[in-house]
Amino acid sequence: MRSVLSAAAAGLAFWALPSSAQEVTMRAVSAFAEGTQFSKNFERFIDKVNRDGKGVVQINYIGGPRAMPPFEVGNAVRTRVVDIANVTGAFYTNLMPEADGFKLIGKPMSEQRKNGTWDYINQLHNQKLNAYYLARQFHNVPFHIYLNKRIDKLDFTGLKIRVTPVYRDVVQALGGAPINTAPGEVYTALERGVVDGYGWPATGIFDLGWDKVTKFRLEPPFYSVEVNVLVNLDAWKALTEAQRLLLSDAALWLEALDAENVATIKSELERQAKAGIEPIDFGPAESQKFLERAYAVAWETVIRRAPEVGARLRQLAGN
Ligand code: 173
Repeated sequence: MRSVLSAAAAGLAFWALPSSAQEVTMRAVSAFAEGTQFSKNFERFIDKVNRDGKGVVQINYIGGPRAMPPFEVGNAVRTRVVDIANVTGAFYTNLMPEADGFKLIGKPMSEQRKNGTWDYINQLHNQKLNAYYLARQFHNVPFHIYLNKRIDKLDFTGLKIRVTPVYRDVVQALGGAPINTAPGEVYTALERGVVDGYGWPATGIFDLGWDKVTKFRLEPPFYSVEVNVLVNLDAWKALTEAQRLLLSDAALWLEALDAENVATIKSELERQAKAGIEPIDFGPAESQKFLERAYAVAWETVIRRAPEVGARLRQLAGN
């Protein structure tokens, strides 16, 4: 009896320990392939947390799309199949239609954290995705449409273009036929001629060998890449102050890595030129029209699907 009691007492003592004395391990996935452009900085973030967070927080990186299909990552965070994920809003618009609007917000995160944008988007994630919006990356990387057929005006009539929600409206506005696929299917779709082009950021086309199946890059660049680090909200709430602080500090460090993107874009565009990928550019007036159209049709969709939130996002975006 005594031993049972003392065991129970020992158990109590263990649970009564300040939780700061415990190290927590979080399971992480990325919606982008391991080691590629849009996973790389998240992987550096994990390394940093595992270095700085010994005895406090550790992250167990399960991996990229080999571990989990990219369009399921948002739901996996919501249901705590994983604790933390690197994923773009474009991949969870099924759960949060307004996530399609984040690409239209191009201000640096330092500013978004000051002017209430981060806070508002965090609340949206709390409510709709049961997630904490720990960080956003790549605000200063734009998207392009890449093509394998030359066009002589800004018209995609007769072209099938691989999209995600990011590019759907603009492709349709220009008369193209959008085909939604995960990044992992792009190479084969191009190789087999299932699509005549694809949307993708300015950087990253070399990671999966797409340079070998790409002829043209349409100018101008448009929108802002957003790849978010989300933490399941129950997992976040269960952390101690010290654990949250460690992750929050690492998140700011991760966001500051965006300064590197300027040089990365420059070197990748040079590399595209060397690979024979030719820019198609209809000049400043047409480019301006394209941009106005691209933003107009995207805001229209966001505001139609989420009127109140969309209007607020537009106000915060200031465009
Ligand atoms: O093209 C895509 O798969 C996509 O939507 C995206 C979003 C952010 C970064 C890279 C790709």
